[in-house]
Amino acid sequence: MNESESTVEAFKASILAKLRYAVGKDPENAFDHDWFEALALATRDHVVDRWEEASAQLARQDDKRVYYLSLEFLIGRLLVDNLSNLGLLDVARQAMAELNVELERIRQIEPDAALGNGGLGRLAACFMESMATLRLAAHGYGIRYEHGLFRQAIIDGWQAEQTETWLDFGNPWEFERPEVAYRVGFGGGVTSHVQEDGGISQSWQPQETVRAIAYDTPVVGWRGASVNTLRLWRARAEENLQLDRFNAGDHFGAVAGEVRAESISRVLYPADDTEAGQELRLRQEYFLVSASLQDLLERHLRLHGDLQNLPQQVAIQLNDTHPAIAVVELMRLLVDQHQIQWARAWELTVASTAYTNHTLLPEALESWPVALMERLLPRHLQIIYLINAEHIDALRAKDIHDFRLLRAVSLIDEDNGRRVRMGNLAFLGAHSINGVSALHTRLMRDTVFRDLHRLYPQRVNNKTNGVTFRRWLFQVNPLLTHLLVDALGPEVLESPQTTLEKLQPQAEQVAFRDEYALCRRRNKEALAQLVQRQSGLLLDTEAIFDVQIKRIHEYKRQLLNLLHTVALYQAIRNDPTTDWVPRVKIFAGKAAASYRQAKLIIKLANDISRTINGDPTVRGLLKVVFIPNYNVSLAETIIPAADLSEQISTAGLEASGTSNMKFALNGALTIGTLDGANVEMCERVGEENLFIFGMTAQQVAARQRLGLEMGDVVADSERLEAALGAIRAGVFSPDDPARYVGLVDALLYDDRFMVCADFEAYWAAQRQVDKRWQTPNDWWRSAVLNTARMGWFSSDRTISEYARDIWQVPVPARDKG
Ligand code: 26V
Repeated sequence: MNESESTVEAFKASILAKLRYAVGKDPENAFDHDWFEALALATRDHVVDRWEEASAQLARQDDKRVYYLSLEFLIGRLLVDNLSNLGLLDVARQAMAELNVELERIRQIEPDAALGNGGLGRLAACFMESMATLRLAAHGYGIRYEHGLFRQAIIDGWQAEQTETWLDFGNPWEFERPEVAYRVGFGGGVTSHVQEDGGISQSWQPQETVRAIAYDTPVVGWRGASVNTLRLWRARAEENLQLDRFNAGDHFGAVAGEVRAESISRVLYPADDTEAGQELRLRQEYFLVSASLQDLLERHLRLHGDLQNLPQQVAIQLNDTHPAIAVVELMRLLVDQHQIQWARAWELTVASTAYTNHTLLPEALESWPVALMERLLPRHLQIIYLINAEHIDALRAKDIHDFRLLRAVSLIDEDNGRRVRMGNLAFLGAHSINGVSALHTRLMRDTVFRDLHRLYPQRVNNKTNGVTFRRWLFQVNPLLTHLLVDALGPEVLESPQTTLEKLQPQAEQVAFRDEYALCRRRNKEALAQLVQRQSGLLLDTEAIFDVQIKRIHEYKRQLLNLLHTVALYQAIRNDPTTDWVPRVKIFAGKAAASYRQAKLIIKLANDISRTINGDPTVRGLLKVVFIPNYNVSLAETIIPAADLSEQISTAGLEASGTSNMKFALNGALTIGTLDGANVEMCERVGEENLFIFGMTAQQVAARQRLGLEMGDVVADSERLEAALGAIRAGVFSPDDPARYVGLVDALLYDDRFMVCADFEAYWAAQRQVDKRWQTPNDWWRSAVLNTARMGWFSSDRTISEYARDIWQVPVPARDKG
């Protein structure tokens, strides 16, 4: 038996042992789920071995620790991720095959860990993987939501939200750590004490305390380079059952406290449009922050014994303002619990903390009513007032008295019923504030943080997002990966960031382009099969697969794409004999449960899809599909099958985008605006290899100043007028002809997102797409060049920049081989 045969034998034996002793089944009566569990547990043993080595090594090296605090980690599945990063994927596939079980089927059993909404949460997951790959001493902290992002059903064309239950069959990747538990307080009051030295100290007596219990998930770096920990907190009541009430017959009242406490980790991002929902959200944020800071301070004190060197040993990264209360909690812990004097505590806090901003949209900037903060976190509100007073005093001391400026940079918004501005709090409490693309960072300096940036010009910096190539190239596109290894050697697996560019000459080789196109063809067939299984619809894999998958948001402009779809439909019907380029329009995405307009856009997509797919005049030329329940796993099938990637947000509004990078890496050509990271992709990939259209951020701002009425624009475009007219008249909604009147009128009279204003440019760009498709040599040359030139967008590069510029931690040299 050679080495690989014996590895397969050993793995097989391990799977069988797990099946028997952990799952309690034998192969004859094992269900797919039993096989999944056995395989996951066998895999996990290898993970744990590396985890132990890695933890011991980190302890020896005594490196500065990085703490990534995030309310969201959008992980997806872990089986193939772990197997692939451990180099055991082929072994596992072979072992399962010899047990007569197909890995491809079993891997689908795993539910997605959907502990995030979209880009921000997925970025956190990519960062965790890159930090393990780069062997940084990094810890992720989040919440172990019992229910992640809702499952989307499409019922009669409308989105319906269903509870997601990822933990129903248990979670083989997590380790409960009941011994790692902290108390988190809420409510109550604050009392002052005179100390021996005459100073006054404050102490908070919470009215209610909840326990945070740790659940650890190992995060495996490439080739097991390192294994870090993602620690998720679960909320438990101090007392699960009030026995006296239960015995007195009050069976519900006896568990009320338990229900209240445990609702904190019940569900991701509860609707924040009700007061109760708002309060629960703030409780979640504080719960995460308090447990995590207590945990990291305890580790720091255990390792270093002294808090004075905190910034030398600890870097805390805040993923958006969601965990921004950390600034205040750290101050409270240092001052109230560890008796560090205020000014020193502030130095330590600012030097340890950094903040990433992920959106400029005013409606998405967090602020909390002062009254709510006072009721839930009275000591924290005091500290916020103190920070604010010192901040404003410092400005006055610098002879800054401009009333407008002082109001703008204050932590308290006095105009909207007194609210705490979490963005300003995060800015003041952090030494680094970063944007997520060059354009977004420039706009941060010019808009939301204009005034604070002028006061602290060193703080704002850019870290353009990236994605992990292990998941978003190697795992999702094994065919292309195989081709890349053939062309570039195994080095491409170790350092894709620098190796991929060596692919450029191949873009000129017909034979290579053909093989590259063949990979795409196979991936399109896989997607077509999935769509056929789900909806019965047959997709023509010769057609352009034109894909827009992301959260449904007005600023992301799915409506612009739908208008193009309708205009194209009408053009084909008017002139069916022209040699139209066949297209399949693919949409997927979830709308926030309370976002009415976004949900109507989903209905419109489904209405348009039904009408067009049922019209024999356009058969073979145009199809439209809305794939339900978009999630990480669905993205993994769709992205490698895409020919055209739609990145068409209103310029200035998409902070970065990250699916844009995943598509381009897999060789889809981008049709997009000069927004977010598209700008940098354009610079690196070459403008001739994507389709850029529409107004720039500057032009959008100027156009918005002219007003949002689009009568002229529509009158100038027959195509647009006809498309809007058909939708408005009920052509796609004969069952309810008035369904879209409001939606169309909003575009005509109040077009905040410049859908009408960009329509003609978008149409023209789409015709350029058709032209390129009709010249396959040109199309596939561009596609290959996209893959070859996307190396820079690796999250390894992004994380290396965070490490160097923000965290000041060295990135250990990679030992290759
Ligand atoms: C949240 C909300 C909530 C209220 C309604 C409007 C609205 C609009 C946007 C958001 C998103 C908040 C943060 C977020 O997810 N940002 C995304 O972060 C990604 C990673 O940096 C980035 O690629 C996306 O462009 C950015 O939208």
